[in-house]
Amino acid sequence: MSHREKERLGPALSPSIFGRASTLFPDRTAIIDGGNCFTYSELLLSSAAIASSLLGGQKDLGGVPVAFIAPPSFDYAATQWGIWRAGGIAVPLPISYPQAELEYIIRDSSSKIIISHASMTDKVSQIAEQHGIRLVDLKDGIDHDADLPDVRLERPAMILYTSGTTSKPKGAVITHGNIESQVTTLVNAWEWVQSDHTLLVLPLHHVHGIINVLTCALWSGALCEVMPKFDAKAAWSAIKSGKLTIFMAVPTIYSKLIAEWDAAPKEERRKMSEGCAGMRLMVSGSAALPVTTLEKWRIISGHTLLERYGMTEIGMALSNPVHGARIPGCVGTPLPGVQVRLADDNDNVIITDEQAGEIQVKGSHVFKGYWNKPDKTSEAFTGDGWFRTGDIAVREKGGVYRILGRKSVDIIKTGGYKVSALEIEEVFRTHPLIEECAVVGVEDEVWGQRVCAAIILRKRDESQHNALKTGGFEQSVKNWAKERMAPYKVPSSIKIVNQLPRNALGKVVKPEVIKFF
Ligand code: MLC
Ligand code: AMP
Repeated sequence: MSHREKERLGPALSPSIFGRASTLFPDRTAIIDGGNCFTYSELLLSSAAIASSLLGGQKDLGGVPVAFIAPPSFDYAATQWGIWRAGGIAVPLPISYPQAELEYIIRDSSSKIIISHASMTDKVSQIAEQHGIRLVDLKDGIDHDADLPDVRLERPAMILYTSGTTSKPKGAVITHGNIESQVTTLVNAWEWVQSDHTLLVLPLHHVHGIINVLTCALWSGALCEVMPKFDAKAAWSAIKSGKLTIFMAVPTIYSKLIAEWDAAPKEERRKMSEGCAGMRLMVSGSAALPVTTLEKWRIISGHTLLERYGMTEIGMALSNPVHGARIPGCVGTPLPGVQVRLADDNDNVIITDEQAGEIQVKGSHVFKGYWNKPDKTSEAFTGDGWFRTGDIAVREKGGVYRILGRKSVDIIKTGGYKVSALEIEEVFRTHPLIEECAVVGVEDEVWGQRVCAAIILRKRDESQHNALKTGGFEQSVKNWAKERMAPYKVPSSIKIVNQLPRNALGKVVKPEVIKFF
């Protein structure tokens, strides 16, 4: 690297990910995207240019939220780093969302700038125009040169949107210090090294893809090969190359890889399995890993998946070991530096094994709070500062945790995505023909849970009802919903019912609704 280039990379900033990359491994390949290799120097140069352009003469963005939309790619990473290096807060927008949901995130986060990948500009240009937000298109060429600010660890780095039980998604504010804690813990626990080569198959608006895969890889000087979207065939073809050393995914992805393997001819299966031989670690998380999936994957790949447990607000908290016994159905023990306890409904600590309680977490990796929602933030923590996860678990012999489920039936996990039943119901109630509805998560081998909706139609004449019931009503409601919510929130089954099961207080009994499906 020339002296001139080194100068243009800007100062070695905290958070130390930039400092590490510029000093430790500038010439190594950081990202493979669409067959093209990009070095750490290129990532530093591009991110410095984006930062300069965002600053536009200012010294520091000073914590301005900057929304950005880009498929998993080199451009995504450069943009994220660019926002960080300019002193902004990165707000990654989900690429699969329809305009209504993108607008909610952009407005709720009070983003002042939107950066869009050329392929995504259509999705956000109208929103930017309508709300007078500056729109930066990555294809417009960004080549300014500016002094970049020193961004301290306590400053917010990201706002990640996550569904809640009672309202619209909330923005979890994650600081640079949180990221550093989360990443260094995982890099040590899972033994990331420069020679690692991972395949990113996850979306980049959630902690799993952003922290566990992309940022851990870039922190370590490793190689991150990105896929714009998960595709079982393409993922197997990367695995078959035999170059991958570490792989992380949600259980649904392992199910889909298993289905692809099952469907392949014998000789092809052998090549697929052989491709797994060079892997040193395969991890599953974001939802419960069915033991059947773990066992089938062991037969296919020779690997016992390492299952771990985490959450947007806390990063990763519990993990099975890299070396030593991994217990099927369990999520392991607290990661170093992470305090975990089980508590009863009154926040009393449970000390006995085998007694169920809520997982509560404390530590430097725990988020700062919900963006602009001080009430929600204080509800989420106990009086003595433990974060309430809402997940119920037991501690078994040896201190190993087993997740039993969630406190609220209204939180659904589908394909590793968290979805709020109440949020979907609220949208459905705005449909002109829907009087009432109840959304539930129905157990499913591939998806973990499937989103299903029971609806009562508005009173109309009988013939109109019959026509609706027979005439593709379900598909028309799904199409209507797709324009208003993320694809994975759209119920996969919709049933028209005459009434919903309610208790004495008039509240819908969700376990009874599940029986409709
Ligand atoms: C899609 N489909 C679904 C569905 N999603 N059906 C039921 N339930 C769902 N959730 C249907 C589509 O309608 C379509 O049907 C078909 O499946 C293929 O759609 P797709 O969009 O192409 O699906 P696919 O890309 O295969 O998506 C599956 C997936 C994706 C597993 C790749 O869901 C995914 O990327 N999940 C990861 C989410 C994640 O990163 N979570 C981490 C959160 S962080 P048709 O009929 O049209 O063909 C977190 C903390 C932690 O949880 O601990 O990590
Ligand atoms: P999110 O809010 O999208 O970050 O999802 C976090 C939630 O995913 C947790 O609160 C758990 O309910 C769930 N989760 C994550 N990992 C696991 C796991 N290994 N087993 C069961 N549930 C998990």
